[in-house]
Amino acid sequence: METTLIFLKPDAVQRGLIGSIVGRFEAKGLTFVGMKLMNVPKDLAEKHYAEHQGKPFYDGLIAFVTSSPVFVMAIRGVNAVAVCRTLIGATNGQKADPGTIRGDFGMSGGYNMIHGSDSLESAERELALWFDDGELATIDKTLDQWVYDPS
Ligand code: IDP
Repeated sequence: METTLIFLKPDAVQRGLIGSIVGRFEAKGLTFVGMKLMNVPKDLAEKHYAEHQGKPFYDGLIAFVTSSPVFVMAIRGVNAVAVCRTLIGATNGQKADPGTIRGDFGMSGGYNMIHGSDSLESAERELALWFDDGELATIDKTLDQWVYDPS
């Protein structure tokens, strides 16, 4: 089992897409262990996107994610990091495959609605940034026996 950090960016929240997007992760069989709507302090945005500092889009990206609330989730499942990235799709909505979240709902490379950790290491780092110790739920999901086969 892996846990990954997902957040819906201000464009998705403002466009009323929380339910549509969250429903995709839920229907896939993934488990939510953390969820919250929050305004993003600038220092959190800067820590989260530290690897992009200095790139041409960096200042705009920080301004964008701090401009209006985001909807943050910790999502658990087998191979959850890669599975969620597949559901999310390519960075630019104009190029993302149909059937992916970005491919179905977006038209932009910057306002691309959703973030998902890109590796297990990133997920661990980002979960520690966005959620406090003890904030994630412990859940025994009996339905998992119908999501994963026993092998
Ligand atoms: P990812 O979110 O698909 O993993 P990254 O390359 O890690 O993409 O970039 C982080 C975020 O920075 C993107 O989701 C997008 O919001 C923004 N971004 C990346 N490249 C561009 C760009 O060329 N123009 C504007 N914004 C960009």
